[in-house]
Amino acid sequence: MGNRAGGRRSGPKCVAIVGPFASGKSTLFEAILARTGAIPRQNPISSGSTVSDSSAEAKAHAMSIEATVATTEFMGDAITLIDCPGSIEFAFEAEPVLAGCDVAVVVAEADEKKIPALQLVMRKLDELKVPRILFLNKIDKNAAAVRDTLKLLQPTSSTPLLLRQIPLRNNGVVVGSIDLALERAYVYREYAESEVTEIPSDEKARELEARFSMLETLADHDDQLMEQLLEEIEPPKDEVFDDLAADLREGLVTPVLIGTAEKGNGVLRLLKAIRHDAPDVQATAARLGVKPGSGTVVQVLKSIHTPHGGKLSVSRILEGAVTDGSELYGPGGASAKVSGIYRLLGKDQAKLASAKAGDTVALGKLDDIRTGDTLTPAKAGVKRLIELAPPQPVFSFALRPKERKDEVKMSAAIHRLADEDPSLTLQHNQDTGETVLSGHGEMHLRVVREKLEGRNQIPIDSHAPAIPYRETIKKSVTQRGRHKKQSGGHGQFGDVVLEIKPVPRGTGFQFTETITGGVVPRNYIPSVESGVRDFLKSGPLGFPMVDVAVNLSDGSYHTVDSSDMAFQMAAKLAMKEGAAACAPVLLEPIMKAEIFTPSDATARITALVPQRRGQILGYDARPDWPGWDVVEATMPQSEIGDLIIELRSATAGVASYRATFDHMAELTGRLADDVISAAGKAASKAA
Ligand SMILES: Nc1nc2c(ncn2[C@@H]2O[C@H](COP(=O)(O)OP(=O)(O)OP(=O)(O)O)[C@@H](O)[C@H]2O)c(=O)[nH]1
Ligand SMILES: [Mg+2]
Repeated sequence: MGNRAGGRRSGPKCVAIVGPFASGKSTLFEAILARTGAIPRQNPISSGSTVSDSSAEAKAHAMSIEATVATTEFMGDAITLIDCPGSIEFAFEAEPVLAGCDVAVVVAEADEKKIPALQLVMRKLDELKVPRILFLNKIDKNAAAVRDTLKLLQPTSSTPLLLRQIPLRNNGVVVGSIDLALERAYVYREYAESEVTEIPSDEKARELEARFSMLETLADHDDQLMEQLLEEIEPPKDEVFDDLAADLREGLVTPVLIGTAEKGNGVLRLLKAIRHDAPDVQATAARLGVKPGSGTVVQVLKSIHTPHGGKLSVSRILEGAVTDGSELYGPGGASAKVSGIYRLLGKDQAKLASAKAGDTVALGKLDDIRTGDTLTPAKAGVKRLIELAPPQPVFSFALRPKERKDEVKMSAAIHRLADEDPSLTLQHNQDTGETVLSGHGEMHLRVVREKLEGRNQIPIDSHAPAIPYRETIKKSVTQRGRHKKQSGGHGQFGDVVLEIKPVPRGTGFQFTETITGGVVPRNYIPSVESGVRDFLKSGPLGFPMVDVAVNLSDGSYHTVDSSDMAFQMAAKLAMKEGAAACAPVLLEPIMKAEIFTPSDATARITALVPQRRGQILGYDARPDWPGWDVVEATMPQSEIGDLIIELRSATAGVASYRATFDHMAELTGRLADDVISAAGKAASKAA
């Protein structure tokens, strides 16, 4: 003991505050800033006048929608806090932040409904190998024994939840905490440092029991401590502290601290744990694969387009130093000159001349650098330390500015928003001619729209993206098409016989000819084919036609009046009359989806699928996801568009899905009539 990676480490720290929605992350963030003197007092979140995400959009929805960065100082060291949103729709915001931070503080509460959301957070930390401290918040409301709460939360964690403090109660009300490592009691005071007292005698037995259980967990990774426990020797406090620090850094345990962020209680113990026990920047750089002595390495955690000061790249200096004006290179040869280095406190910036390893600062005007990029001063060999891969979008809308003059402005604004939020995708759909924005939920996109209309002053029209319907035929017909015009001198003449027939689904279009005796001269056959193809762009129902075979079997020509144009016209005429007589039918795209849900909602999800004309293919336990299922289903694309809203509301916000195009299927009856008449109206409006 004592000789492990141990020892307590100071130096600048970068801390991500994460956790389920509304668990009190922003409240804790404010409480820490107030306690460390970065802000004069702790403002309640509901006041809206906080350092944490207080954008108009966040206020309107009473939730954080983006990560907020603030650097404060604690016991002479800089500590940067990054308050991340809890909603799954904004979860991707945390990913680049987590990659570059030393430790995550997971703010949780004793609420069964938020267990799956907590599980998602914990899995992400496991994936990125980020050490974590769990802050059990709202302890003022927690009537249950903390031990029972830990039993509830433990399944979300791959490492043991190691209780470091227990609540101190008076008549059932939590009035403070007992620190199990220090063996001291703290009586909470509102918005102030707790008062240290002796452990009350009637709490001593409870304290000893909890302390023993903490030591037992530590002994799992410390043989000497194990022996001491077996021989009932009291381990030295310093060695216990060393173990606590080493176990956190090595990711062997998840220490649990308790508190009431709203009243600033439990904040100081948390800060001390961060200062002493969290890994330092060297350890974090090593975790990310940075070789010691490799020169300056910078990781970009977040990009902000400020209204006046241009772009800011919130960055962690993992190794070396950055000075204002220096040139940095990103992956793929992107380069940029640092124009301004700032320490952030929410929206406030303080200018610095340089930043050193461990610091988290905003670098100005790195216009070609993106969130998640790794930067170095050497042009060659910049390697990304992390690959950001946003999950597949689950919600989309098509948008355009209400006024044409705003088109350029809108595209620039969306470009900035997508630069700030890499989980947003923008696509121009060739097929439907729409600009489609996709993201991670209805709220995610609603906020984008609000940002466009609010801060960018661009009124937007948005609607569900058009579904790429097709049509085909069910019967065969042989149809003649004759195009003949005699107007003045030169006439026009083309005459064809087309055999039109359906072919199996997915075949597309086939054109053949069985012309004998040159009744249609060779050089006009391609004209016939192009006439047919032109017609197929919009069949009798008004949609592109697929799975149709056309054979040119007969026809006639005129030596003077026949032309390329005339044969195209004749082919179109034949198709127009023929296709309508072939029993045309609408085809709709069907998607195959995997829906991921906590198991207790599986029944609700499987009931929901047929209501959306879907078909369950099967469901099973989600591999490697204890407590989750995956439901496989097919569903029409038109029904899957807003499926996520129902999925989320059935699962306290955590279900998700992944879908790919599967096949086209016939759509008949009223639904088909509605689609056809809507398309007809749209077409006549456009004409
Ligand atoms: N009782 C009690 N309520 C708290 C405590 N901390 C926060 N809250 C309340 O919990 C609610 C959510 O607080 P926030 O700090 O906005 O939570 P958040 O985790 O930042 O929420 P998102 O960022 O939207 O996920 C607010 O109404 C807070 O007043 C606490 O210690 N005790
Ligand atoms: Mg928040």
